[in-house]
Amino acid sequence: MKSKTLLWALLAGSVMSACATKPVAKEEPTLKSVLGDKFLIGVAVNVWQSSERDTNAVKIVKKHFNSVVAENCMKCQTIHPEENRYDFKQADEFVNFGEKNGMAVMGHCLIWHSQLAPWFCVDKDGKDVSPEVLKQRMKDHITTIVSRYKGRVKGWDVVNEAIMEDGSYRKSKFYQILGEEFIPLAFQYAHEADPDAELYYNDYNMHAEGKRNAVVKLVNDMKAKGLRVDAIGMQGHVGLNYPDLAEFEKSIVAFAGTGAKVMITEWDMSALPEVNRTANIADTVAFRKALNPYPDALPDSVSQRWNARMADFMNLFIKHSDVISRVTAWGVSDGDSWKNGFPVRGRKDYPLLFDREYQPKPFVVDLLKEN
Ligand code: 9MR
Repeated sequence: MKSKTLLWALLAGSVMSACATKPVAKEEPTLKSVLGDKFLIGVAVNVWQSSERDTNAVKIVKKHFNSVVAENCMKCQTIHPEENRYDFKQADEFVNFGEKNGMAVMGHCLIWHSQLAPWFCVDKDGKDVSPEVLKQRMKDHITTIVSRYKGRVKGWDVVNEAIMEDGSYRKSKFYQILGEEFIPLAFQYAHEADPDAELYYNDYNMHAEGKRNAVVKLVNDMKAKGLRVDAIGMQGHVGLNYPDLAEFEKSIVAFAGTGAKVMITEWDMSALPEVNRTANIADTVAFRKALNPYPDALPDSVSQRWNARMADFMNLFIKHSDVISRVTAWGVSDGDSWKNGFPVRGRKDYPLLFDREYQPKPFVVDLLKEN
C-alpha cells in the first residue's frame, strides 16, 4: 500500500512537472479568431451544408466563421410556395445548424422581387391584387416567418434590391401596387413580429452614387418615422475591374452617416472578365472561350491580381471596422458559388475565400499568418 502511494506521488509529480515545462501550443489562427474582435465573419450556406451532408464545407464553416446566412432556403418561393402553405423544413434545419454551432444566424430575405412565389402579387385570374390585399399578404408572410424564428435569428434582410443604380425605385410588383410605402411597411411588420431582431436593407452595386444617395435617404426617412433599421447591407459582388474601391468606401462612410451599421453581406469577387454582350458572336468557338477563359485553373497572373484586390477590400473593411458589424462571404468554396453559372451557363469562376479543394486562398493565408 505504502509503495503504491509512493508510486502515485512520483507519477503525479512527473505529470505536473511535464505540464509545467511543456510549451503551450499556440492555437491555429482562423478567420474568426483573427477578425472576431472587429466584426462578425459570416458565410452563406446552401442546404447541403446546413444539413451537414457536405462535410468538407461544413468543417470550414465551423472552423472559420461565426455567422451564417441562408443562401436560398428562406426565399419566398421556397419557404412560402402557396398562399396557405409554408415549407419550413430547410429553414428550420438552417437555423438549427447555426444555433447548434453558436453562430449569429441571419435571415435572407423577407421582401424581394426575385424568387418571389408566383401567387404573391396576383389574384386567381392573374390580375394584380389591390394594395390592401398585398399589404395583408406581406404582413402574413413576414409575421409568420419572423415569429417562427423569434429570438433565434439575429437579424433579417427585410427588403432586398429595391433601389436602382440611378437612385430610382425598382419598378417591382411591390412598388407598382404599393409605391414607396412597401419598404417602411415591411420594416414595421418585421419589427412587430420580433422587436429584438435586427433589421437590414440590403442591395447590390451600392457603390453607385445614385443608389448610395437614395439608400441614405430611404434609411434616414425610415429612422425619422421611428422605424428600426440596424444596418445597411452592401452585398459586395465585385470583380477584378469593378467597382472603384474609393467609390465603395464613399458608400461605407455615407451609410454609416445614417447612424445604421454597415454590413458586407454577400462578398465574392469574380475572377473572370465581364461578359461583353455586344461581342461578335459569329465566331462561336472564340466567343465561348472568351466567356469561359479558365476552365482548368486560374492563371497565376490573374490569381495574383485577384488575391491582391481581395486583400485591398479586406483592409478597407478592417479600416472601417468601427462601423462595419459583419462581413459575409457568399458561399464557402469556389465550387459552391452562384458565379459559376452567371451570367452564362457553364462558366468556371474562382470568387470565394476557399478553393475547390477547400484550401484557403493566398490572401486568406496571409491574413491568418499576419495575426
Ligand atoms: O446564390 C444564390 C443562387 O444560388 C440563387 O440561384 C439565386 C436566385 O435565388 O440567388 C443567389 O443569391 C442572390 C441573393 O439571394 C441576393 N443577391 C444576389 C445573389 C446572387 O444572385
